[in-house]
Amino acid sequence: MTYPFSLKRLAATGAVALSLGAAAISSAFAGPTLDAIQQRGVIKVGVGTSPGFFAPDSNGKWQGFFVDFGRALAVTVFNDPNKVEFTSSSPQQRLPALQAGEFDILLSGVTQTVTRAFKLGFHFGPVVFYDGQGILVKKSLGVEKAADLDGATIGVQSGTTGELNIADFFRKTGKKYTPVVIEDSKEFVAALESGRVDALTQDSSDLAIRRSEFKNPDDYVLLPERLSKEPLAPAVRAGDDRWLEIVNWTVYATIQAEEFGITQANVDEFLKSEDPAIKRFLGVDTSLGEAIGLDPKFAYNIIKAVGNYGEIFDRNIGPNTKVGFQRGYNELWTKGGLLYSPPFR
Ligand SMILES: N[C@@H](CCC(=O)N[C@@H](CS)C(=O)NCC(=O)O)C(=O)O
Repeated sequence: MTYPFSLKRLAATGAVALSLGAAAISSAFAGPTLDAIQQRGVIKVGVGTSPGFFAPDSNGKWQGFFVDFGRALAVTVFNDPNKVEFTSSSPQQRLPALQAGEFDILLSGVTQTVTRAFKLGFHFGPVVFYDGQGILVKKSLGVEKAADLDGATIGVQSGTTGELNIADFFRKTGKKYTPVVIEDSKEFVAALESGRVDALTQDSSDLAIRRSEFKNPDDYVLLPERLSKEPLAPAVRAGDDRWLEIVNWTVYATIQAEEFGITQANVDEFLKSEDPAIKRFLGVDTSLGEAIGLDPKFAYNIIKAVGNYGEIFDRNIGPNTKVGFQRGYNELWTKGGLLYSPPFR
């Protein structure tokens, strides 16, 4: 039986990478996207504009839940959370821009769908946020459920799954609505405040954030129904397995760390652990890194610089932030949620 490359060669390239010591990733394992990133010295990430998920702070430094996964990627590639450049792009423009090579990855609340995979040519990393589509209405409308919106004018963002799902919903229920299709997110949000539309529909997390930004949030209600499943995942161009795997295992590192109870604050303590699984994960045992062509300490570096999944969640969108989300489905599988890391071995 022949293998693409022999185990002996794998071990040899790993050893070379270690002896050079400089690059976080052995070039023998690079793909076109990683090559371009390493030449450029920075990862280009497409994001959105919802504070808590992605927004520049008062110093212009990007902050947010999705932003932190971009920083984690920069740690995997460069061992530097700042070697990443964030640019906001509308839902309509972001996938074509990714395809055209303007971004290396989208971390912008993109839903994984079969059309985007097969027809549009994108691959998705692990789901980082399980969401569902919601409807935000003015309280004064007196509406309690989506079905009450018969005849309503509803704002939708162009190019989103939400645009399609709301059409399905009204078709299914046999009721009528008038869609107002808006590309720009500021204009989209303003349409509800100004009364141009009766309701907005989008990922419910996005609507909850938008609501919290309104002058009078209490004048608006997020209806209880979720019209769809919106698994939000990192999107990359199809055809570059190596880059996809780097994205996959960067996200998994944050989840696995939380499963182990490893945090930014205690990760150095864990370096002393005698547990073989933790030794492998943190790169104390270097064999794993050598085998996969990543810095054996990439997971350690990520947790040290950015923290585990729970820390990323809590810091940006958790109960003690303005956004105030509960973990819900975005909780570890061991606590009733859907987050699960494949084994680091
Ligand atoms: N998940 C939907 C919607 C994507 C989407 O519009 N996401 C929000 C953030 S969760 C967004 O980007 N809003 C526009 C913006 O922030 O500029 C899709 O993939 O089509």
